[in-house]
Amino acid sequence: MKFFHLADLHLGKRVNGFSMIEDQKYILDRIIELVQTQEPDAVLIAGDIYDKAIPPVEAVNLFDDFLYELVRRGLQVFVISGNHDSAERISYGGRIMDRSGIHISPRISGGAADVGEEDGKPEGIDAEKPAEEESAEAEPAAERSAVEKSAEEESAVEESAEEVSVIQPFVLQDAYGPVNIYLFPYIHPSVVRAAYPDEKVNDWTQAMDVLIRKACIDPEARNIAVAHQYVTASGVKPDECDSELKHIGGLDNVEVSVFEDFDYVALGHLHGPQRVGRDTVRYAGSPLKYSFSEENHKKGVTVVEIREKGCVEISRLALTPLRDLRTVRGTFEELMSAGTTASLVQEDYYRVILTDENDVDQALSRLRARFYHNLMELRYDNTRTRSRNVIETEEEALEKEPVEVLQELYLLQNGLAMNEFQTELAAKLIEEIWNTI
Ligand SMILES: [Mn+2]
Repeated sequence: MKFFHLADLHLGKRVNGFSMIEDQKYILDRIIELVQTQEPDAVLIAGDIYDKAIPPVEAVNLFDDFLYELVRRGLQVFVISGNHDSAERISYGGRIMDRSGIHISPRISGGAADVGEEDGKPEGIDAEKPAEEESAEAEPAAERSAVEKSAEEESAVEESAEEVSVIQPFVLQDAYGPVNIYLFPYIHPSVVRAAYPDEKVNDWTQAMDVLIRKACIDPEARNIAVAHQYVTASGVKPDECDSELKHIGGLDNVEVSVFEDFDYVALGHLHGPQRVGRDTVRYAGSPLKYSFSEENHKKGVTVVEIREKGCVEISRLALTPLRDLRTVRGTFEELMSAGTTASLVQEDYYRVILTDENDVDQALSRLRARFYHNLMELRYDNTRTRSRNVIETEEEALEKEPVEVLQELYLLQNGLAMNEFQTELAAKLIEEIWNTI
């Protein structure tokens, strides 16, 4: 069985004020072309479908078109919500779409982050539902199929988004038998804690571990997980970039070992394609470059072929964007003539670094008018900017971890750095505050 693994589409995203919608439409069209030539059976989309919880209309339309193009070619599509998405909005209509081959991660019931006061329910009201939990567990996983659903389930279509306390697999069949696909929505430990008050959930690894254990995975079967978390192997820091949400001092990492019963783990969250610990646990990466720190990324589609148990083959298909993202550096004079001489593409998105010792009058508009129409960022690198303690722009501060900003403030006010204990305490408090939002 052949899968396309995608993640972090961030539809509707703006980069340095530039709308990416045209670039996103272009890249999704390229993916559809790859679907036509490569003929995968299914597509796994590992979260961050949209850039915001309430995405703009054109982003919703774009995703709608993309799903339609996949489904009309007979593909099964598996979608989970990421940290940028609203789990409820993503799972809207999920049970109805199930029949068309679009399978969406459910909400974990009892979650404080998902239920909240908006619903008028106190925290964790759905947590104690042993009856429901038992009946869900009593149902043999392998008998639930993406295509064959029981009559009871068919009639159980309600108005609200699906909410479960146990993740059930979707089952696809091929010559080797069933492949179980587990869709984990992006989870915060508070959600799992509320769903399972009796379980020990002190960190993100334990939260994911509880969800996986509750799913009672058969290690002898072929299993695929789709998840959107900050997964690390033995605490090693993965490749990160500026368009991802910053992590709170690594407190939110999920240790890769919790996924040991899965033959392939399709991850979303980090925007650079990479493996985590083993070849078969992977971030697909975003299909487009969303920051200048991704200039050298090779964006593409991860292709996963699963044959008999234990036989998984992975390859990458490159994606060429409508406009690339690149940095050019030199004096104003050099760059004004570079467009005509160098191998630069006029429509690309540029970051220009000027090395002139003096500010050039109206450099931005003159560069844009001359060649760099999509100039996103202009900065100087000269004696002045290198020596002066330049006050940070809001944008630069936003790129830092909150605890880093606090560390800098502390240093400025007290003339000495925060010690390890203080830093750890601050990181924990920030994490707690974020939990309650
Ligand atoms: Mn993302």
